[in-house]
Amino acid sequence: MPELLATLRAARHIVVMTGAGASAESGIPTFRDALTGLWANFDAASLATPDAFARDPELVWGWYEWRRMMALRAQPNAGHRAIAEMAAKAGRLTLITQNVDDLHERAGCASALHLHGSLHHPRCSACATPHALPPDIPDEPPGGRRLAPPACRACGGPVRPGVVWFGEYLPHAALAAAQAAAADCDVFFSVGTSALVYPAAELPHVARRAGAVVVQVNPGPTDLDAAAHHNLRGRAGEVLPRLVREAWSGADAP
Ligand code: BV8
Ligand code: ZN
Repeated sequence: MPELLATLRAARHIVVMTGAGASAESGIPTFRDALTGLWANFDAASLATPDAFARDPELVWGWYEWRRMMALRAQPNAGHRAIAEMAAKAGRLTLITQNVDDLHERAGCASALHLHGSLHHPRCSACATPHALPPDIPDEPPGGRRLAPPACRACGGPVRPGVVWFGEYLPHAALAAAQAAAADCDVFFSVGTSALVYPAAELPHVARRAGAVVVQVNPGPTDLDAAAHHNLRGRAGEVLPRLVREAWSGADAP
């Protein structure tokens, strides 16, 4: 641990990649948690596909609206804030997230590479025109309800969530920037992700091959355990604030 603290203090470029576990302490269920309501009989990956939307747009749109409302109601947690603080203390920090909420931004991270898109930027499924959704939170969250997707203003086509589904390409610029950052960093954090979904799951291995120290923060084991130099078992909202405090407390002192 003292060795990791020294590595952090000396790091030229830190990369932090987060997954659903980083938002768990904000009350947002992780991707592989059991779903509730209408969706209890589905696994999330079966709803997050172009085929599912084509087959049953109301089921899929209702699920994403439920998740968007949950994200709007949620607040950033101590883990999000610790990452923002680390960004302020470190020489350079690149934040990569698989999450489709905006809790990193709301915790003060100016820029995050959103590999899997965003709940907050839907677009037309036919012509890709962006579609503005009301930012206000309704009194009645659309929990457990099917909802018809809105019609595109430009062509009338069904609007789809602005996320990346299984079988779809990741946004090219964000993925290229994430790969370049992984290949260039001294320390790579994998926080709150089961490290199962590619190509994001490849990034810690890219970093390791390039000589970076790989640190995993997760309460449980994952497929990344064997490749990580440090497995910090615990919740992001507990482990990260402690790490930032211990690495940088007094580091600014003369
Ligand atoms: C693509 C957005 C090219 C939507 C998501 C076989 C081998 C290799 C690859 C593949 C393969 N078969 C198919 C593929 C490709 C596929 C893939 O990887 N499949 C896997 C499952 C095998 N990938 C793709 O399709 C990607 N695109 O490859 O493009 C291409 C194109 C065309 C044809 C061929 C190739 C696109 C993938 C994007 C999928 N979209 N999300 C939405 O959110 O609805 S993925 C989904 O998983 C999540 O949203 C998240 O983004 C991602 C990862 O999940 P995690 O974040 O890790 O969440 P999870 O619940 O799993 O884990 C939570 C973790 O947190 C746990 O470990 C838990 O212990 C921990 N935790 C809990 N509490 C805490 C905590 N940790 C810290 N603190 C806590 N408090
Ligand atoms: Zn359209």
